[in-house]
Amino acid sequence: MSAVTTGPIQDSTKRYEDVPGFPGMSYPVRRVNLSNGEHFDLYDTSGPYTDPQARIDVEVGLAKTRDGWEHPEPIDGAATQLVWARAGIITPEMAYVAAREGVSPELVRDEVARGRAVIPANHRHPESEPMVIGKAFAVKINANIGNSAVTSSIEEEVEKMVWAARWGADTLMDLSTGRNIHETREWILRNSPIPVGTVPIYQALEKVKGDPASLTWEIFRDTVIEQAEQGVDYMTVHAGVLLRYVPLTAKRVTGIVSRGGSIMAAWCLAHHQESFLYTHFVELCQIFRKYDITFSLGDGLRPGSIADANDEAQFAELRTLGELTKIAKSHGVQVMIEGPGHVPMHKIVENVRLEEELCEEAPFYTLGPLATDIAPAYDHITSAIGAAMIAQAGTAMLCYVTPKEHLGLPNRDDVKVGVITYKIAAHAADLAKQHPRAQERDDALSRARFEFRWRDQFALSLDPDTAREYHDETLPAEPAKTAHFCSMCGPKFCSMRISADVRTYAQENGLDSLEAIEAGMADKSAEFARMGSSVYLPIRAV
Ligand code: IRN
Ligand code: FE2
Repeated sequence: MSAVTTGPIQDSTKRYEDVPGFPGMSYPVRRVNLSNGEHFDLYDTSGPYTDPQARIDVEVGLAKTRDGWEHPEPIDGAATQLVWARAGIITPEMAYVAAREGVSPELVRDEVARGRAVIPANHRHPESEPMVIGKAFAVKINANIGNSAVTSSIEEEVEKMVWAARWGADTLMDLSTGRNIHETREWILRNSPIPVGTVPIYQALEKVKGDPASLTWEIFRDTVIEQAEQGVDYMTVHAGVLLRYVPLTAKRVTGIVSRGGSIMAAWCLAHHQESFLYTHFVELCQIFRKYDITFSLGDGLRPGSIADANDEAQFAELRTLGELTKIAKSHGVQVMIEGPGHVPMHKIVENVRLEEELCEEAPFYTLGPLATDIAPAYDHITSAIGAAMIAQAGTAMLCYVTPKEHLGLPNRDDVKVGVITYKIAAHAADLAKQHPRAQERDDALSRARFEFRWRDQFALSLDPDTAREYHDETLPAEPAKTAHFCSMCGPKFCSMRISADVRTYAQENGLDSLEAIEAGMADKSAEFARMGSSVYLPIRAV
């Protein structure tokens, strides 16, 4: 087994805080230790891997913490957060996510009971640290990993999971399609502190050697049970791809781009029958409710290009997902809804509005969407633009897109870039939604920046390693970590330093800030004239 990434993040300490009202339970935080003696606690998805005290043996797996928690009895055969929430019960998972998010357990219970939030937590994944997905809470992000028939090993996939969690992935989807699917997933689950999702139709297709027409409900069902037993927390099921919708995609520029969607469309056409995922949906609910697996109702007909956005095929499927949402909830099963894809900015909000109307505000979980098609190799950016907008409009979780989208399988570096890019989109949306905690981090970082506390600025950032690396590229010496400038403007033209000077000037001269600015400006203009009235100083003068 190759080395798994461990160790703390720059200037940060791993801590566990008590969950109020639940003795013995604690949730993780990343404490950033600031150079001015203060500290700043961050939501932490990294698991024990950033805890120097933890002994991690990936062959053994993480501690099965949730097995020690006391869970309520099933209600009418359903042992789910949804039925417990409806019965007015605050489960250990609800209390845990409430403490993690800094909200009341009652808010969590209420949102889960209404189906506006989900806590994906299969009873058989006791290693996971519960989290909540819903628009009343911080926007979450998902990272996809998984080998294909062509590349990548189990070790690499476990390492990618740890790496994705380290940089902030809230959930992970294992989309493996190659050999050793079962084994790869087992390793990931036993070592994953974040909920794990899958698309079971992929493995079912492997079982029939890649021929969609040979799929049956029984093969699919057995695959779901196999994955359920392993502890998969949520599953993408493309049950909204109905036979009669397939022709609606005929005139599209990019047809059906969803892997799962195309498999089901092929099956429907080959048999000229309604999808077995649709006709057996209630049986699926009966399996899910036993383990508390959350449905992620797949968007098999999502647009794969700007030209196809918001078309009839896409919205017809969404209407069916609305119908299935009600069925799942009536069986006590938690549900979220997958969304597009590729959508130009002016057509984004319509997606959220329709989803909320048709699916009773079940958490929306979207793939970007890409706001334009013209930048392969930069689709983490084209999609983060759409992701930020759709999250501001109410999407609860964003599925990341890496720079390799449309081009190849992401490697470890791509995973990090995808995660950080999506943390930006999610956080920008939290700010716009005025999520109570969001701006505190911006303010802490801005203060550090203004006060030239470089190390604090790095540590508070989403990617401290790269921030430091970029700074050190031009000013590597240790004293530069406290210098009142960086190499971008140099010592003379640092606006932050100049405005700090203005403040000092005001204090020393007993002026209020407006007078100080005027007086300071006059001084600066004299200095400007003295130095030759040139906007660009000769190099030797700097
Ligand atoms: C998310 C929103 N819409 C699609 N997704 C993700 O795409 C989904 O969660 C899963 O990771 C992947 C499924 O892709 P296909 O099978 O629909 O292409
Ligand atoms: Fe695409």
